Amino acid sequence: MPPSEIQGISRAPSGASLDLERVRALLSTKRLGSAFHYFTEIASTNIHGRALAERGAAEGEIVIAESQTQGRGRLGRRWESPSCSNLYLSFVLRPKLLPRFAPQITLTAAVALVETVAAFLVRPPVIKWPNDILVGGKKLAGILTEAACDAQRVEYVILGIGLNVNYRAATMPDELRPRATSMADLTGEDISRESVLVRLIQDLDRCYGELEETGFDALQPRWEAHFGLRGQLVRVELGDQVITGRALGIDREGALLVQEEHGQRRAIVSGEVILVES
Ligand code: BT5
Repeated sequence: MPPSEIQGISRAPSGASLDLERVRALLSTKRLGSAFHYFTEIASTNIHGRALAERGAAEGEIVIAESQTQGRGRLGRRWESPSCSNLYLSFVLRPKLLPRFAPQITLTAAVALVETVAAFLVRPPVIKWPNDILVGGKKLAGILTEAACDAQRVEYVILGIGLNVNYRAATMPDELRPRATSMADLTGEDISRESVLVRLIQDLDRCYGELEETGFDALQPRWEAHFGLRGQLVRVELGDQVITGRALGIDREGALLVQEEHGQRRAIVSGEVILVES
């Protein structure tokens, strides 16, 4: 891949801003990182990624920010994005996938992300379907995938990742503290965001390459190996409907398979999963 460009560089006021030159120098990727769009502050890297994709941005361009004023989760939820301590980034992807397989991008990103953070942590991270990485039951990272599709094909996907690197519990809002964690809180020391970023882009480049070249079949067992809810009793909230059953795994389209107590097996395409008991 040709050397990547960094656009929009303006250093954060503190000395703790990301050193993207160092990141670029360390990267060796096939698909991701062709250009970086860097911001000290932005509404949301996903929103900007979408605007770039609409203007024809190439596959692999990355939007990255030191902080977000409107960092988003799913269903309009907020993603806490304090300055210069974590990673907030979005990838423009143009996968050759049929629209019904677009959820495989989230699953592929979860495999990459869990493999990245596992390399830095002692405690094993787990995937919580569909888009969370948890350690010890607390959320370390989240994925927000937004796809633009027509009937035949995926036009582009904006893959957004928020990863808590040096976010200390003491500085989290009260309501988040019991539910969230960070790499620094888990290891007891601050971690170089550049090292995590390089590893994340490399891992994602490798996993996304596998998806593009050989399909999801090789990634699925790795997703399942990190799936934290396998065999557990879960409650799934699907709008007004709630079902309870044992989580089995996922199917090829990324749906969560749940065995209901009275024998029916359900494939859940979207919903909120809550662990009832281990
Ligand atoms: C997610 O949503 O987990 C997807 C988060 C994606 C964030 C990235 S940052 C870069 C890119 N640009 C964006 O604007 N977004 C993406 P969801 O499953 O809906 O989880 C949201 C919930 O996670 C919130 O309601 C909180 O409970 C919790 N939460 C918020 N901020 C958090 C944080 N920093 N760490 C851990 N949990 C958090």
